[in-house]
This record gives sequence, structure tokens and C-alpha cells, in this order.
Amino acid sequence: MSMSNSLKKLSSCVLLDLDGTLINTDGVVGDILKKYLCKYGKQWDGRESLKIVGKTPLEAATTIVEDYGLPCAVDEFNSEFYPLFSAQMDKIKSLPGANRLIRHLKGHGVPMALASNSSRANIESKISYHEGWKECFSVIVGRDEVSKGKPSPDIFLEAARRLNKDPGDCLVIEDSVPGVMAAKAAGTQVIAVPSLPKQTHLYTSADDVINSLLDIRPEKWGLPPFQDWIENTLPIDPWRIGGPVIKGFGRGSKVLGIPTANLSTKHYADELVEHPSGVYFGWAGLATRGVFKMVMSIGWNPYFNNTEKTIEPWLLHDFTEDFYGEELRLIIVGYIRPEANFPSLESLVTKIHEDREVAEKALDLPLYAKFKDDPSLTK
Ligand code: ADP
Ligand code: RBF
Ligand code: MG
Repeated sequence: MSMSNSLKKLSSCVLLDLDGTLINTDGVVGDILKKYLCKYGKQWDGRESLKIVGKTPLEAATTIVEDYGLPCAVDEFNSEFYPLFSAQMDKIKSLPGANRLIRHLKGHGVPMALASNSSRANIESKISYHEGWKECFSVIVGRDEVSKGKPSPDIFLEAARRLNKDPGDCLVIEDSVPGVMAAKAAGTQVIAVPSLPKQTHLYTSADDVINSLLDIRPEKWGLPPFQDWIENTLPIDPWRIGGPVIKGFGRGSKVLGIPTANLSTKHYADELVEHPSGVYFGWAGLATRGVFKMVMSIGWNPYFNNTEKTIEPWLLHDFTEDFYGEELRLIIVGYIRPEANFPSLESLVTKIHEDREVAEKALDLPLYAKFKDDPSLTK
């Protein structure tokens, strides 16, 4: 991941992709395809997402019909798929940090455009379910308003033109590889926010690659900084998970002084998909022991390159014994940083101890401390 802190070329406006960047369209598309492919005796393989991210609807449909060898024409597939998709459009959620980003930019008068490979009408329907979004964009450009979709630069060039800006003054935010190619071909700056994990290596032409919208630092691009970071933490909408403590990876984290109490991922599969990987903190409740401060990582632990996304909560208390099998409740209230790789185990451990200090201090702030009494922790 490009972590350079150097000031990039200054931007005066922002061009945003929609699907996979601001909203989680793939979640709903995946749900529909799962059911739809069943009809043909096929099974939706989430890995196919890789091939359709950033494509135009027509290209995506062609890919699915071909890859699954469906006994229908692409047109036929589309005429069956679109009604199903339209009916579910209201269920497409905004991605973490999307709302915060566009409200921040709007609040500071930064001109914004939506520039998407889906049709203008489709874009308008999708954003109509997100309050206040339409008013944030002075320009919307869909695939049907230019001659070629991404990776061709047309959509971004047209968006810049309608904003009366030089493409060199625009910052593009994109989740897909074709989108990043389109942005570079148009001559803009581009931040990649890959919507699929472990894909960073495919985004080398981006000016920066970040893990989620929570990690955007607008000041790096000459835009107004966020003002909601508090003592190196970002408050988030609290979310709750819980279940019995199970055996984790058995890597001897305890020996390192960083025991993490694992929950079965089955208990929180939805939350795992919904929340970006990274280091978070909050409160942990153990039925017979009380409520404790907690700092945790969510993700694939790049240092260990895990194949499964997990949650690793470290309770900030010295226990005299293990508590496998006990019911653990968590409320997650703030974000600290993206997961990272480290040159040595020692440097990973040092960083985790820094996270501990950040979380420990922050949890005394009233805004986070109040959740210590959340009923879900002890119910
Ligand atoms: P595992 O790979 O099974 O998760 P760890 O070395 O990470 O093993 O140790 C985690 C276990 O240690 C927890 O399941 C819990 O029973 C115990 N434990 C003791 N102190 C703590 C703590 N402060 N935070 C989390 N777990 C702790
Ligand atoms: N693992 C990583 O590979 N990269 C990280 O940035 C990272 N950050 C962590 C932060 C916290 C607060 C905790 C509790 C764990 C973190 N881990 C990270 C997970 C760590 O690799 C895992 O818990 C190991 O089992 C610790 O030895
Ligand atoms: Mg563990």
C-alpha cells in the first residue's frame, strides 16, 4: 500500500465512482445471482466478483453468461436480471465512511461529480435511497452519456468538463481497476479503494491505495481535512457482536502478551462483510467477570496473511485464567488505523501496544466511555 505522506498534486474537486466505492452494490448483486444461478443448477461463486467489479452492466452480464455457460443470450439474462435488481435497489447500503466523506466535502463547498459505468437513470435510482446525496453532486455522468465506458477516460473527462475543471485539478475516488485506468487516462489524480481484499498489487497506477473510505486524508490532496478525529481515533456508529469464546489460531499470541479472544465467525458473518478491515476499539463484556476496555483487529492480519477474515479482540485487563467457552459481548465504538504488514514480529507487537495506549486513553473520553454501560454487554 502506498503510504507516502508527500503532498500530492492539489485538487479542487472530486469525481466519485458509485458502485463499490460509495455503495455496496455487490452485496445485493451477489444475493440475486446466488438465487438466479440456482435456477440453472449453478452455484454463485463470490470469486466471480473479481471479474465484474468496475465493468459496465453489459460487460458484467456477458461475463456471467459466458463463465457459467448459461443457456440464454446476454439480452435474455439482462431482461431477467434487471427487474430483480431494481426491486432490491433500496437494500443497497452505503459503504462505511461514504456518507461522512460526501457530507464533509459538500460542507466545505468542494464540487463533486458522480462518474459511473452504470446508466444515468440507474445512478439516479440508486442514490435516491440515500438521503441528501443527490444534492451533493453538481454533476452526474453515466455510461450512456458518453461513447465509451471505463477503462476509457470519457466518463471522467465529461465529468470534469461539466464541472468546468481541468482533469488535472480533479481527484478521482475509485474501487475498480478499470476505473483507476480510466482516471489515469483522463489525467486526474486517483485514490484507489479496492472493494475486494488482497488486490492492492493490481492498483500500481493509482496515486494512492487506501483500505476504506475511513482512511481518506483529504489534506494530502489539498482538500479540507476531516475534523472528526479525536486523539488519534475516529468515532463510528457503534455496532455489537457476541458469542462464546473459541480457540483461535493458536499462534501463541498470549506468549507475546497479546492474547485475543476469538468468536466463531459464523456468529457475525454479516458484520464481517460490512466492516472494513482495520484496528478498532470498544468495550467487552464477560458474563461473570465484568466489562473491560478492548482493542481489536478485523481482517486478514497481513503479517500472517490469513485466508479468513477474523476479529481479534484483546481485552485490556490481566486475567489470571483463560475464559474459553464463556459468552463474550463486544461493542465497537471507534476506529484507529488500517491493518498493516510489518518487517518483523517485534515491530508488529510494538504497534499493537501503541494501539492499546490509544484505545485505553480514548475510552475515557465521555463520547466513548458512555458505552461501558451498554445493556448488550451484560444482558
Ligand atoms: P487463541 O489462538 O486460542 O485465540 P490466544 O493466545 O490468542 O489463543 O489466547 C486467547 C485466549 O486467552 C482467550 O480465548 C482467553 O481465553 C484468554 N485470555 C486471557 N487474557 C486475555 C485477554 N486480556 N484478552 C483476550 N483473551 C485473553
Ligand atoms: N496483525 C497484522 O498482521 N497487522 C496489524 O496491523 C495488526 N494489528 C493488530 C492490532 C491489534 C490491536 C490487535 C489485537 C491485533 C492486531 N493484529 C495485526 C493481529 C495479530 O496479528 C494477531 O492478533 C496475532 O495473533 C498476534 O500475535
Ligand atoms: Mg486469539
